[in-house]
Amino acid sequence: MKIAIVCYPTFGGSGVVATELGIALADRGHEVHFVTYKQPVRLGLLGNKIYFHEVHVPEYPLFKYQPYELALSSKLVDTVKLHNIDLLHVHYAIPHAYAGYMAKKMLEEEGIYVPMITTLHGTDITLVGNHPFYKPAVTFSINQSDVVTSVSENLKQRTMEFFDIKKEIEVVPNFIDKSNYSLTFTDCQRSLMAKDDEKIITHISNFRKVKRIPDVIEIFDRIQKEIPAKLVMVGEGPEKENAERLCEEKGLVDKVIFLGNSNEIDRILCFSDLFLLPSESESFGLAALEAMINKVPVISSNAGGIPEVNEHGITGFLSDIGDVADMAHNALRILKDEDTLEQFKQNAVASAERFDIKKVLPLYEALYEKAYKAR
Ligand code: GMT
Repeated sequence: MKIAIVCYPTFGGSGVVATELGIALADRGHEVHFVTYKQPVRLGLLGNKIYFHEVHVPEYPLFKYQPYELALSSKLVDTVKLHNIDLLHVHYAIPHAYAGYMAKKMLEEEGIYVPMITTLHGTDITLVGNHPFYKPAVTFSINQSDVVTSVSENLKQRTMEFFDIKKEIEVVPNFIDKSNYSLTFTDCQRSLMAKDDEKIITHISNFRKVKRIPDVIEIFDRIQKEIPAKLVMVGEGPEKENAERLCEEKGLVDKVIFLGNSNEIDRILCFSDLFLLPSESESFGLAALEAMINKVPVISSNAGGIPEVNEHGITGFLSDIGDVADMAHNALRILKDEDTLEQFKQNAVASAERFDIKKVLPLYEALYEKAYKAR
């Protein structure tokens, strides 16, 4: 099939999932066209069967806000016509499903029917889309999609609660391509980060409020009071400065390393002993899954879809949101004993196999077929 994928090209989970999906679809022989404002960060070299079409929004001084949806829907119309696209797969409802719907309607005027799959990722439903300001547009574009998928059962339930949804929502979980992860690095640079006797705790996110960064630091503070440890913080975002300040106040500057954004998180996870994800809200928790495939147990909150990924007492532990004492206690249960740590590491990687791309990709392909046949 010829598939146009619309996504955010940044470090956010939805963009990562959309990019990895496109790459995997191309490997399976589909032709994939990414349509977005910048080449997605994980896309790397464009290769056989993968194309990127940049949405350019001309700056016009008359407009206070430049109309991205308009530019995107026009670009979609052009791309569909020029490359004979069979279907649109839009990731993140706002504004992609809305722009996709407009493109569909414009194409229909010319006798071209292209089905649209919308994948809901979380914040488009739980934080942004739920705002009364966006709600009618989000409800409309979900209901107008030919197929709607959500990345977890929890997100499906929340979407049904928050919006007046008339469409069936199919749960297609996020996935991981094990073949992309080299689990044995010959150059795993643990010694650059920590001394031999120190445990390495890692957190990866976009440092937004919803990630509860102060909890990450508080949990680590409690851990390092009991055992030698370092904290590696990966990512960029609005809460990063506060986090650095908090580390200074707590006297942790020498023990916390801020690495910024990284395209090679497996090179960081390869030396990590534990991953922290105490989020306020999380539709899935792709970062936890990426940790698990790299043999890193997870200490997390029980928010949203995280319990569908992190198995309590098996791949790590779940605690109530904000219960940093319990999270620190659980972290120490894993870290204090080498045999326990090794068992959790093995469990983490085994459990991550549930989300292997080989199992998940056919689910998307079946939905594409269904939507294409019904057009
Ligand atoms: O979590 C973020 O801050 C980024 C956000 C996004 O929209 O890219 O991630 C959401 O989608 C990911 C991929 O499906 C999920 O793994 C994340 O759990 C979800 N984030 C939230 O629900 C807060």
